[in-house]
Amino acid sequence: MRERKLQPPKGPLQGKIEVPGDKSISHRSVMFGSLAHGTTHVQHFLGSEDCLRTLTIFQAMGVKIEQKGSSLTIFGKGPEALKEPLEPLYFGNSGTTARLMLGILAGLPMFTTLHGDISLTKRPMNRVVEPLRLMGAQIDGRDHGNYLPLAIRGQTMKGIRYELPVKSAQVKSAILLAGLFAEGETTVTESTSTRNHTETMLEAFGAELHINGTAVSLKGNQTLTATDIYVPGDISSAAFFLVAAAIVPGSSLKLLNVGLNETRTGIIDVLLEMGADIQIENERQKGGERIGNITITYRELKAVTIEGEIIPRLIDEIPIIALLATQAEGTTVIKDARELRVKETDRIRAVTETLTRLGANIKETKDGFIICGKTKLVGNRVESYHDHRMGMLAAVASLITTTEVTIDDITPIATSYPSFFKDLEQII
Ligand code: SPQ
Repeated sequence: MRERKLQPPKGPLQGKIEVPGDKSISHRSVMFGSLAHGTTHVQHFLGSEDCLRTLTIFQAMGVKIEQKGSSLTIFGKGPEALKEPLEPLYFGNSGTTARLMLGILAGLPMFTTLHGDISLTKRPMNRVVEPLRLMGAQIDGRDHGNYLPLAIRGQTMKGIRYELPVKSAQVKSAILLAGLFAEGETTVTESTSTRNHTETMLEAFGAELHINGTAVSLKGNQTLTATDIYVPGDISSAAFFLVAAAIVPGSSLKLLNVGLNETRTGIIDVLLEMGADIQIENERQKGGERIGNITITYRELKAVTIEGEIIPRLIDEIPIIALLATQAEGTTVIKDARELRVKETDRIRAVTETLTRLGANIKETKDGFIICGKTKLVGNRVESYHDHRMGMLAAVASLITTTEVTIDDITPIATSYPSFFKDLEQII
């Protein structure tokens, strides 16, 4: 536990920040580089706790990975060279590592046990375990395999046609990864597009994929070939600074080389709809992903309704968007976001409790919030709930509170953004 007291700053926020690499893409770069044949170089890798879990897990399975700052060199020898780990694999706080690794491990000829921290141990795994069992996986664990710790005895898997019952990129990715080394063809269909980094990166590693609307198909027994990966800045990390500039009067910030993949840019659409002043320049493709620089300048905001198809495009930004809504004129309604209840914490409950403690007018609903703005926020002691995004939400809120905010524990922030406070101090 590491408490932190934050004094409200005196003036507007100004400056430039290059946020660290995207967490989703960093995880996948280690996974695919380790499963590929040849040497993969990764640039701008996010060295956060979650991504380092993924890296350590592949090292425990015999993959040689060298790390120098934010560069990785992964010496892949294909899935057949992976060794059975001698000890249980520890996933810490990382849902992405746990769910995607289930898809990979289910088809490898080895026995593995998987465990995680107090938060991950409460997150449902059935969403991945059930389709994997349909493909032939042998997985057991608490509550018949719904919760960690889990044990997997690898099997020869067979392809599947599967319609996702939850809007989840992690479930889609786990099935595609299992399908990649299975017999026959695998097709995953989703009702709304979720982040597509797995598909994009599989193609970069030479896999053959067919994408038809929201259906993704691939043939089994494919070989991945090493490639070079550049990881764009994480828009989910940038979101904290976008909101900071949008709520502190007089601010202007430039965020460099941020990932602008359309499946992730819902926060920009919402900010624009609320009336924020946002400019995007130097937009380009790098390593298969769209990136660019975002400049945001403070302007008065108005309330909006956020629901339906946009939700998966901003699911991780909803906590910080809730803070944004407290500073917009009118009533903001956020719905269709029930998935927030099974993240690192129940984010609907945690956001409501936190913003209420800070003086906001916010009501929890079954799948979102109703937030009335604009409200003056006050200082108080708040929790981070073992959740990095809750810790960063509280820190950004402290930029506009009348008095000091105390966060009970800032250690979870390192799961996605170890240099968060250093970057924040640069612009205050
Ligand atoms: O890895 P983890 O803990 O699940 O991380 C979170 C986050 O806030 O960083 C969710 F709590 O991001 C998920 C995201 O919500 C990362 C992710 C991915 O990389 O595929 C997909 C989303 O989860 P899901 O369940 O909607 O697929």
